Amino acid sequence: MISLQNQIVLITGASSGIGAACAKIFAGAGAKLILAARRLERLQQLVETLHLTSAQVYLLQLDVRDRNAVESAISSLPASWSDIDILINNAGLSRALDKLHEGNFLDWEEMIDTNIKGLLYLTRYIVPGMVNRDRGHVINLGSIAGHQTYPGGNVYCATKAAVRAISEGLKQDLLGTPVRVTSVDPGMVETEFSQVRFHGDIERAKKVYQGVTPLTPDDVADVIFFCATRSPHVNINEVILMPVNQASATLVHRL
Ligand code: NDP
Ligand code: 8X3
Repeated sequence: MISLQNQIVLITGASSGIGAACAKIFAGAGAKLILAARRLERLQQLVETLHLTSAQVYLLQLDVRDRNAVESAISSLPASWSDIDILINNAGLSRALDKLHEGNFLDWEEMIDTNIKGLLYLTRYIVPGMVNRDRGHVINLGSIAGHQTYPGGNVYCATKAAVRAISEGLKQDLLGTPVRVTSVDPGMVETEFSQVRFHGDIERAKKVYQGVTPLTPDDVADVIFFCATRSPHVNINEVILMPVNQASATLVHRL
């Protein structure tokens, strides 16, 4: 296991769920965190909860869909924060479960712009520095939705299939460098994900997890942390994890 002490870890979507859990576990290991999300106040609350000092954390209010904003945020990091060691491309969302032929264009664009294009922008602006410094690790949040399409999942599943292809492609393109690439692909994790999917319909969101013990954000952060702390010659390419009572995107045993 390698030490993360003072390593610089940038986490997108750190204001909630899996991203916030990553912030907690990486902070506990002594990493320096750059936390990015649109909701700055949520990032500030997290910093307070984790008792982080300004030497340990740097906040970025950032919409990953905005390419100019991503470029400017990365290029204007102070020198002591600019050498990013680990990029966790976690920001992402699903919108609705509409049939494709009845789908909403804005929902599609939001998913594609966030889950695919946002992830690409961060990767494009950060990975060249990793290559120049001969060190680095990109960890992308995929999903079982990238492996299996389910009814109504159409465009969300397509974005996660794209993440899977991008992770594979990046790994190939970085061959010959020490920069590592991992895709962590969870099944059902209880976060704000379903509330966002159903545009704030909390009752409908709760039903997703009814009668089943879902993964927690900490379960996923544990796996991400494991991938990040292997010996430098080890690359964990892909991890699929799901609750014991889930066998596929559509097969869930509910009590
Ligand atoms: P949450 O809704 O709890 O968190 C999503 C995070 O993404 C929030 O911090 C949100 O921050 C951020 N985000 C969304 N849009 C943007 C944007 N345009 N710019 C910057 N940040 C953005 O969901 P999860 O923690 O569950 O989701 C994290 C990742 O895990 C996603 O990629 C999701 O697809 C993936 N995943 C989730 C699973 C689940 O069952 N929950 C299963 C498999 C994968 P803010 O709104 O403040 O910008
Ligand atoms: C989130 C898991 O099954 O809702 O990516 O698509 S699922």
